Amino acid sequence: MILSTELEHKGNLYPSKIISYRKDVDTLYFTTENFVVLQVTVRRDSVLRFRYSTKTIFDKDFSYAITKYASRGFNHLEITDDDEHYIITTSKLICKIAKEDLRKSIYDAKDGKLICEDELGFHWEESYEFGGDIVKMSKVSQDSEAYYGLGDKPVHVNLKGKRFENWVTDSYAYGRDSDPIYKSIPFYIGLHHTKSYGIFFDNTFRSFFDFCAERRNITSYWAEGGEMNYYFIYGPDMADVVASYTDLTGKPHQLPPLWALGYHQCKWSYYPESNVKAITNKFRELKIPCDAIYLDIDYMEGFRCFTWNKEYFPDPKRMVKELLDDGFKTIAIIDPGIKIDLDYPVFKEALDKDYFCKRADGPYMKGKVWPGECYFPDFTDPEVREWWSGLFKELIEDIGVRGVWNDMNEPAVMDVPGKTFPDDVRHNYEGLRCSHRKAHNIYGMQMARATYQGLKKFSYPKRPFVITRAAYSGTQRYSSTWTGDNVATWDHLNIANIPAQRSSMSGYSFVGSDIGGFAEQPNGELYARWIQLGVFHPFFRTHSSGDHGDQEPWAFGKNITDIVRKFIEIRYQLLPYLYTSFWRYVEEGIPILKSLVLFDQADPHTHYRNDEFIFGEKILACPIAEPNAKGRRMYFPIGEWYNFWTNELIEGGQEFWVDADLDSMPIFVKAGAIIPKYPIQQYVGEKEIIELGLDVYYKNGKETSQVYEDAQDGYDYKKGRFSLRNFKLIGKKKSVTIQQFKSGKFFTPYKTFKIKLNGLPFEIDKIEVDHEVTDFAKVKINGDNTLIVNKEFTKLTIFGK
Ligand code: MIG
Repeated sequence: MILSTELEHKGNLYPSKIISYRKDVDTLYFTTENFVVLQVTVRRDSVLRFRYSTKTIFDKDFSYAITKYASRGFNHLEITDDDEHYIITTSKLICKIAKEDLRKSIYDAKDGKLICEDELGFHWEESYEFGGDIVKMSKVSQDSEAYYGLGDKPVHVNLKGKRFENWVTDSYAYGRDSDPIYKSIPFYIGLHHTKSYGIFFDNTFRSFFDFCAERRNITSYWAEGGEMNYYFIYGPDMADVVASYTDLTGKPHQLPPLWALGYHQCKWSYYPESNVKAITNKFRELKIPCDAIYLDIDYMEGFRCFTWNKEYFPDPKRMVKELLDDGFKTIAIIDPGIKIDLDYPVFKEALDKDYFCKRADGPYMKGKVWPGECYFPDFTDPEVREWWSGLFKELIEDIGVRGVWNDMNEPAVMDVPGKTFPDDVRHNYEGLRCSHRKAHNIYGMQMARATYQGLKKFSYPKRPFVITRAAYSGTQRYSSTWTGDNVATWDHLNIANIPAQRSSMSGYSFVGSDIGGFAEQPNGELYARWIQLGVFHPFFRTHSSGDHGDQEPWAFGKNITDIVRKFIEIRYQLLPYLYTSFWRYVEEGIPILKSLVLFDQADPHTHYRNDEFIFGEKILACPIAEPNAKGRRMYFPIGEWYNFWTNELIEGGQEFWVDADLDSMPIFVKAGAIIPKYPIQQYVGEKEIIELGLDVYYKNGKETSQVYEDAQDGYDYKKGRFSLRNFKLIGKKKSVTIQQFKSGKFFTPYKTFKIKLNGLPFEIDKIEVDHEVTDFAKVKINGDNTLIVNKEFTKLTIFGK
């Protein structure tokens, strides 16, 4: 089998000429003389699916990645042909298929420009060892084409010049360029001539992507089995490519509870109960906001899932309640390995019901993990998932645990080559029985899905919260994620920035890293800088392995504690802003973190930018990731940006030095933005929100901003009980007007906005609210340009002198 090279053409087979063609509503079939069939499905005007068979018939069509909620339908579809091609035309794309050899080229229907073309196109090699084919695709890389995406690869944002493997792997202390690591997200984005498209190779076998590494002008991808089955997604805006991919593979099925966007404290492990309480009490004593506390594997009895060590935790229900009374949601870890122990009911039941994975010839898949020798549930069996989801009843409904953390679900096995199951392990795969070669990459995803189903059921009417380490495309529907076992080094702080951005542009926005590093111990400076970055990651959690000392906000002395508190407070103030971005992600698939290239692909300076990124829609952040720094140089995207700390206005499209001592960090706000803010709370819901802060950043021009709010948990928002405020800012030389358009049936508890005007180029002369001049006393204008205004206004104008 050819794995190391794609150039070795010896065993390759190619389609020959097309001899027949047929159309079935939105799907076309092209058959070649040598029995290859290409199936093209027009899913949307901008989304085409290509699927190949080398034996005239197709296997049952099934995908764990594609959601049933994906949009379908097109405005236009026309099939024509000329001497050399069949031509499929939609309102967005023209796809030509060569009659001679099935090679395809795809053009923008508007301007006729080439977007993506096959080089060898589809080819394959027969696999004698396993049967079936090693399926391959190669494409011509266009002039100065750049590549992005692929999930969690810890490498430069732009993937060009490199080769990658997708095989979900437990990667303790991985490093820069380690590949593969925990996730398999076979989706990439190409960008050339300011046009962007995406390719999602929906094949769960071990797969490879080569971006001009082996041959300078060729991009190729291949898998060790299964079908050549991929989706071509056109933009031309990268943000639309990502939104379309996310539409296809799914958005989170509901918003997270707002508390899940707060700060989380974790360690391997906090036990016994007195230690957990000491930690949570310290947060409150030092007034460092925190919403979640984690129990790692030591809370269990001998690492048996769904049990408690009664010596450490004599009364978990009471403890969980006491923690909750103090604002802490308890999150517990659950691993896939089930200890072989006939006195352990979970094991006994799964054994009796035949729910464990087996080897090819019948023995159980036996592997060592934390509990010792274990068997592993086959999460690819819907009945097993149903059973697994039921196991959460006690933990969630009775004891009151609010989130579950799925770890080791690659699946990880200790002390064996490959660190996972052998290839011959059999899986149900929704009745399409297969070996681990095909199921490996989705095993963790299906565990997260089963866990999610349990939490969804037993947390009701509250929203579920799940975290997973392993993932395949589509896992974002069920769970948040973190980037695995990193290390407390400065380089890892840099690395942490990248998989978060990459994950976000790969449809998976609810992501964060182990702040401070999992392995080894950071010094205070590194920890503080990492917290600063974490403020701008949707999942915001400190985690560390226990053997290297303490890693709580107060573990590094008072100076660091103060800095960490200050930044966690900023996060809590920005909660309504982040929640609004999350809502956009859940509704429209817009990624929460935007690499600069995704923010402005037309500006070539952004194509190789790694460090700076946009958080939500309006905030530009850039971590400081080296020791002893007093600031750094960074690139500002085109446009105007206010320094968050000083309000200094910067004209983008260039690099600048930014001062940032340890108690600061480069944070900028887009001119024209309106940033909603909550007061600092020690945990979400601690205070009733009696006033919504709106930080307005003046711009000479127009800008729109949104604020989404709801009950912060539960499902009422799905029935229209949300509050969406659309703000339009119109700035002129001597005035600034804010219009408000409100929708939704949720009544926010506050009555007023506290508007803070930043960057006003004039002194205020008068203020009009809904066309009536208001006296200053009424709007309580303060010395610092803040005014209190009734939240119902539709038009507010501030006139200059
Ligand atoms: O073999 O549960 O990535 O976050 O603390 C180590 C113990 C198992 C790996 C996870 C890490 C977790 C740890 N786990």
